[in-house]
Amino acid sequence: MTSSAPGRFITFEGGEGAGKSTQVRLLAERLGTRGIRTLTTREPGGSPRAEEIREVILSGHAARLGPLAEALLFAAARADHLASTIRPALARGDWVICDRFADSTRAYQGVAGGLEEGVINALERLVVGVTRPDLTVVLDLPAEIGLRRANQRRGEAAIDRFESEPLAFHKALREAFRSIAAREPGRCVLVDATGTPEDVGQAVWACVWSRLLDDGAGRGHG
Ligand code: T5A
Repeated sequence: MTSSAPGRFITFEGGEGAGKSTQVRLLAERLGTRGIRTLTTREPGGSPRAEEIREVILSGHAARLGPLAEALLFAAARADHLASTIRPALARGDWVICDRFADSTRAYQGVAGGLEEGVINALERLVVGVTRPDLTVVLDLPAEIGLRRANQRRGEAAIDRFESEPLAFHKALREAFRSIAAREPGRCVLVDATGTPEDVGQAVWACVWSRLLDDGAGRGHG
């Protein structure tokens, strides 16, 4: 792919321990072998100032302020991340793969956290604007399995703000992500995340290929 070709914006979404970071890495490696320059990033975070906001949120300090203030902090982090990292990369023609984005606010603060949909919509219009993902991969698996994986990965480290929510919260999250995927089939694809990392990676690649790379003659692009 040449640097003048348009960058593509791919996001990964899903509950705790769904395998997003693993799949971001596998997809970036795969795109790299096709010569596609790829930037991997994450939310909350992805720019120096947004990483500072990440600390405030995930430490649990902001939880006392309530769901609206938490959503505003995610939005502030996202605004800086978009301005400093995502939009410049897309403008250079790079592909951007982001571990969580606006759908996480919709699921965590909106559906599971109880913040009104109108507020979430307004924040999304204001902060994301036209920088909508070209493709969102929603990794789907039962909350119990995701939490078990997240626990194993964390080891002795402290549990974070959202992992410590009750199981019902995580079950609601799964349903929220499933319903986002069902509502926006043009942008989202739901991928079964219960298989091995390689199996899931293969399913993700099939989606990326068919949605963003296939030129219709089986040659692909890049
Ligand atoms: N949040 C975020 C909001 O509330 N609102 C928002 O707007 C945004 C953007 C971020 C937190 O912030 C919240 C959501 C989150 O609670 P985080 O630390 O970035 O916190 O946490 P997560 O995004 O949830 O990331 P995790 O690391 O918990 O999960 P991942 O990235 O989904 O999973 P991954 O790849 O790290 O894998 C977890 C473990 O499972 C293994 C891995 O090796 C690892 O040990 N694994 C598998 N095992 C078996 N089979 C597979 N297929 C596996 N894939 C990975």
